[in-house]
Amino acid sequence: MIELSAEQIATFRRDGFLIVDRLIAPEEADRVAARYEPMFRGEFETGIEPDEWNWREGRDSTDRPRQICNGWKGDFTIASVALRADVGRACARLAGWPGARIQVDNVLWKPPGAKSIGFHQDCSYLQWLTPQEMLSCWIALDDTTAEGGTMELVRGSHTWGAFPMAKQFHAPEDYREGLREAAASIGKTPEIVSVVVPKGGGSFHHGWTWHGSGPNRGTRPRRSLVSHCLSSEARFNLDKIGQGTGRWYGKYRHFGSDVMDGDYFPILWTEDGRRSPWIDDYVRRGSAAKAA
Ligand SMILES: O=C(O)CCC(=O)C(=O)O
Repeated sequence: MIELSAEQIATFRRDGFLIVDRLIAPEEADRVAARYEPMFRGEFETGIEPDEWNWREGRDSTDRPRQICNGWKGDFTIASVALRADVGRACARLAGWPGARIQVDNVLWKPPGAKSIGFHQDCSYLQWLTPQEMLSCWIALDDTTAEGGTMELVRGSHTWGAFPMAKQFHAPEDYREGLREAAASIGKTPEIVSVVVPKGGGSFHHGWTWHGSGPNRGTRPRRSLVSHCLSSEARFNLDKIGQGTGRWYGKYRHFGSDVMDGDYFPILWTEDGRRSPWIDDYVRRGSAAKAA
């Protein structure tokens, strides 16, 4: 169970992120990591394709960072971690929300030699949501190092204001360029902190915190699983439905309504005891089917 102290919450609010040595057990990190190869080969055990699948074996160059979005729809093991109640509870507590739902998970894999992910602010992709807020839990599935291309976060940058989306998200030549330009435009010097943790550890980051990651110059893969959470009360902003990542996720709206459907954006935890009722059964049935 992820339990955060008052001191950790205060650190998060000051820095815009919080690094934690243990979020899940290392054995659980191994179980999740073992799903990456089959998933990127297109083997989805639920029979359903995730929403985005940005790197495919045999199609894309091996030096590209690999990403699947909403892997929980394709894989029960991914679902068992990405949709955890304690992940939602921790995100809600850090954000000061009454509860949390997931907008998207990210299944991220940077093998040795893979390139970078450009610095960005998650919320700059979320014009299609009200409130335009996000808080994310990033879980390392391998021990991380700075040279291995772990995630980098900029201390205090959640207070810098809103900047446009990254010019290039995957594999830019200069992954810190957008950060440098943004910081210079408001007279700041970025203090970059690398998330160096054992597998199973990770970090939480605020949706306006600048972050990105360098190339993997190490010898180990760098795999991570991210749950990007919204307030349980979040709604669609119908005037901006196709903007940012709304291009992919706006399709889950119901016509004439701004309500976010818990079948597509599951509620992980609320302080009044709500959780999308199907999640635990979905995860249990998946594990039982595999064991049979
Ligand atoms: O893992 C990374 O390199 C970046 C992940 C990211 O952009 C995120 O978790 O919001």
